[in-house]
Amino acid sequence: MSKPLILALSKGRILKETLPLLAEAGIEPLEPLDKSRKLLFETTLDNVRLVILRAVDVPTYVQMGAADAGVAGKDVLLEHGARALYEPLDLNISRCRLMTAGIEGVTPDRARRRVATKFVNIARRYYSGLGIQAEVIKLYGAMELAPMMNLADEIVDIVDTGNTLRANGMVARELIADISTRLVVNKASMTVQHARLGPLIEQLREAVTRRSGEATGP
Ligand code: PRT
Ligand code: MG
Repeated sequence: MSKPLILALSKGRILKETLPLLAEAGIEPLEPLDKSRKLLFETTLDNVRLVILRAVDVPTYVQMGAADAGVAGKDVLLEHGARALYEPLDLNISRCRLMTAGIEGVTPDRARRRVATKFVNIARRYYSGLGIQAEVIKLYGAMELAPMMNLADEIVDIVDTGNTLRANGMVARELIADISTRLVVNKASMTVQHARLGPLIEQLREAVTRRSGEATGP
């Protein structure tokens, strides 16, 4: 039997939007994902398996070759570095923006800032590119609390509707990057598994294109 093809999926909101796309490419888990504590699933395609991971771990699995391909947010890929990965397809799901934000009505210091974020690498790169001296403080959640608690002057976080910021007396300041979910592929797998990855990428590409057609309407 040939080597299984392993796809690493980000759990949470991205997973919910990824599964219908995979189904359009003929890949469905053989059992419901939420009915067990299992993390590795056989699928309707022979020898294609899904592994469900914390989003931040997806680039690591794919880069190391433990998974052949994966699905992850561009924010996670930028933060990880994701060198040695191909990124053949924008799945155009879980769209959002990576932004700086601060307390409404407060003007940030031009030269230096304390910045709370879980995206420490992105933040360091961003502020150093602007010549702003940033003390970057790593947090694991509830970034929008940090300025209010005087832990930071600014945060770097994901913004969608802006409701979370508004509810905490904050406003978005600068756009760092537009974010969407990407398909990533291990470089060696792209060659070794091309017979299965090639058609899969094309089917996913067609599914994404069909949807963008539906979204704009006839
Ligand atoms: O929760 P856990 O730490 O396990 O993982 P996670 O938070 O990374 O998972 P999850 O399921 O939240 O999915 C995160 C991924 O979805 C991100 O990596 C993005 O690529 C994408 N995404 C899209 C979002 C959002 N939209 C989003 N709105 N991720 C997070 N949010 C959060 C944001 O952090 C903030 O708290 O929603 C809030 C902002 O939303 P608005 O609408 O109030 O502006
Ligand atoms: Mg979350």
